[in-house]
Amino acid sequence: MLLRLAALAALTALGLCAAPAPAEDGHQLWLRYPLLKEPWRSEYRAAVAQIVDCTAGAAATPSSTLLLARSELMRGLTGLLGAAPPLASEATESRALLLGTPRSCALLARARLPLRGLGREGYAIRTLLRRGRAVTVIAANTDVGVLYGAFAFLRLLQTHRSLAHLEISSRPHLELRVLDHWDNLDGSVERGYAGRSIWDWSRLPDDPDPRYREYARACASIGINGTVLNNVNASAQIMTRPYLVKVAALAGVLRPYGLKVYLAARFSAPIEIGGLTTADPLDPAVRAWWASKVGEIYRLIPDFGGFLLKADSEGEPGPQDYGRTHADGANMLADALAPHGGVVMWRAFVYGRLREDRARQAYDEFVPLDGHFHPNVLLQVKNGPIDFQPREPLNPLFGAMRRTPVMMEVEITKEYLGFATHLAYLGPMYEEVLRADTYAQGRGSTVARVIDGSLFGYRITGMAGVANIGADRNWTGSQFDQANWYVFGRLAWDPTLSAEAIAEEWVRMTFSNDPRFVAPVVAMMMGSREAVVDYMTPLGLAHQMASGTHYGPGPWVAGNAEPDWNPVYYNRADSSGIGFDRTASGSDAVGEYARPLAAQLSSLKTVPQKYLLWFHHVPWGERLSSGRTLWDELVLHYTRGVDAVSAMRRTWSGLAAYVDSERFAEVAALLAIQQREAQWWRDASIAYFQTLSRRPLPPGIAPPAHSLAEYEAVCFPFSPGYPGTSPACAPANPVIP
Ligand code: BDP
Repeated sequence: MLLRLAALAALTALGLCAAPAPAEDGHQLWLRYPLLKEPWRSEYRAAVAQIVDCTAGAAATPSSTLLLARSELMRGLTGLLGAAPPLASEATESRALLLGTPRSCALLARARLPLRGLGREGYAIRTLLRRGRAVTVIAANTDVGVLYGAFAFLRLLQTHRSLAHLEISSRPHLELRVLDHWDNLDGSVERGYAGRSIWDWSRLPDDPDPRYREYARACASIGINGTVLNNVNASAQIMTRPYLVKVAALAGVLRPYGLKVYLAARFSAPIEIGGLTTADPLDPAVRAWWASKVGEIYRLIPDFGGFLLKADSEGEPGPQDYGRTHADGANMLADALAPHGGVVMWRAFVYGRLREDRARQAYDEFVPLDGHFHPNVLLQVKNGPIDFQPREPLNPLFGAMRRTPVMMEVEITKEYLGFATHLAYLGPMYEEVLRADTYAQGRGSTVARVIDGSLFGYRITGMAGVANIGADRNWTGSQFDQANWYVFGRLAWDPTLSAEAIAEEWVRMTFSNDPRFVAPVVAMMMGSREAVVDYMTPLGLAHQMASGTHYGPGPWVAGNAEPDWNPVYYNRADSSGIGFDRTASGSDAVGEYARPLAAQLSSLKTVPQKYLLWFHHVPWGERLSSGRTLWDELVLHYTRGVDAVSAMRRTWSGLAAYVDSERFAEVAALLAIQQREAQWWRDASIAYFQTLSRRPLPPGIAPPAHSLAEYEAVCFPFSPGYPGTSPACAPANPVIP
């Protein structure tokens, strides 16, 4: 027995045998820094023999940001290597590591590194030869660049990359890389599936939660540099003095991590908290109120980022209430912010007063205003023309606004993709839209090139993600949803990165570098979003969720007063076929895209199958390129989605040896929920559409487990992330799921 134990210990020490991993709850995210196995540990120990504190003799005392960079490096190396390398004031050892800016580090100032191309936030990681000794340098023009560089360096070790001959230069492609928290002041989170808001307003300003620092650190590790603290459906209260003092305290905690604070503003705040009788953007008293409010904010928070606005949208107040335009509203706020260097992120998510097609509305309202916005306004445009669906084609506003900086908004929280309980890695979804070609300036005019400013020479650039973060121990409601926070940050830094490479990085840092784990998990992640598309809204369908809560299927729902709150409005299914005709013979939304793209999407022959029913109303019996009828293809897609979830479960069940038992069990439990709900989605959708298509299921395909009436009776009036009771929900005794 003793011999066996000794042998096991020896094997474990050699890294040849997986020891049971200690329980983890996911709180450490991708910044766990576990002790590396051999041969990596020895290799990296040799590569980083010493850390040089080169601040002596430099122009400035180290800032808190620089101190954070150094302590992160120490923390990371201590964890990964078992002990931190010694700190010295001179590079006495070969393989010393130096970090700083030419201002903070006299040695770096003398080294004359080519830092000019790195801008304000970029970094360089280089192996240099100094007096015959190899020295690794993490250098930047600014302290926050050094912090980003420190995280990037640690990532190399975390993912088992070689440290020999480093020649890395990296700078963000986008300026504003922002998380939008839809957090309400009462602690609830709109469309949040990870518990309550992390902002504990009642304890601020005096007692900031230590989590704020952890949050900021995680954001900095992936280059996120801004955070909108409150819901776009904003309460004016956030602009009152007591809250601004709290916001200032929070900003103070986040600042050293390079994270700027922004607020969602309520357009009618001058009435609600300012005592005015109007919020008309052209009214001098209103303008004066905003100017003074902004002045107050900047006295408290000198580096305040600016405002995010949801106006004239879903019942929120806006300039149209006074017969003014979006440009009038945005410019008024922009003028108040401009003297202080702040920006306005004005959302283009507008609909209502429905004309023919909701997918056309934002374009119709904003394109005539192109060129009318002041220089510090960005238009914040959702990735697709409707609303964060599992799949949408690109929003036609990308490519259409040539004189107004357009930033992209994506949802990280999975409101329409199964909440936190379904495993869906969103990297492929973000990548799909970033790489989509608008053809605005000919082939290659990708969305990435629109938002990075290179296509139209935008003055400011950015990308926003609706956060999936809450007070849950694991931050995001599930282990795998952390990957969506991660991939958002990485793609906002560099939209040309591949979703797959980012998934691999994340898996290695979050779970294990073992190839027997990495390969199957990355493959599982890469297919996971497509699985959701398949079991919820295949072939270009959209918005088939139950009303209000968006929990579960509701393709039959038709009773909401607003036509475009009804799934039937989107599926347009009847006995002749299914799909929304957006070609010239229908709403002609397709005409909002540039010519070659419009032509491709218009024709049944060339439209990509994934967008088929988004653009076309197709007869049930239509033969598709697969040779199958549309009906058969639809049913097979729903079924394929459920099968993909079964395959994910199988994959995961074989990986227990590589993960600690706590995280393993949690993922397994959530996959079981996902499987049940995927089946519910598939069965309910097929049951409904079959009443219209009146066609048999393809051979060998199992029928839905229940009748349509039973699916229609399923009712969940309360659901996470949804305030109140779902309007479409009648009391019932559901049997499913
Ligand atoms: C919708 C959400 C709603 C948000 C809205 C928005 O259901 O809760 O307020 O987006 O983006 O998808 O403003």
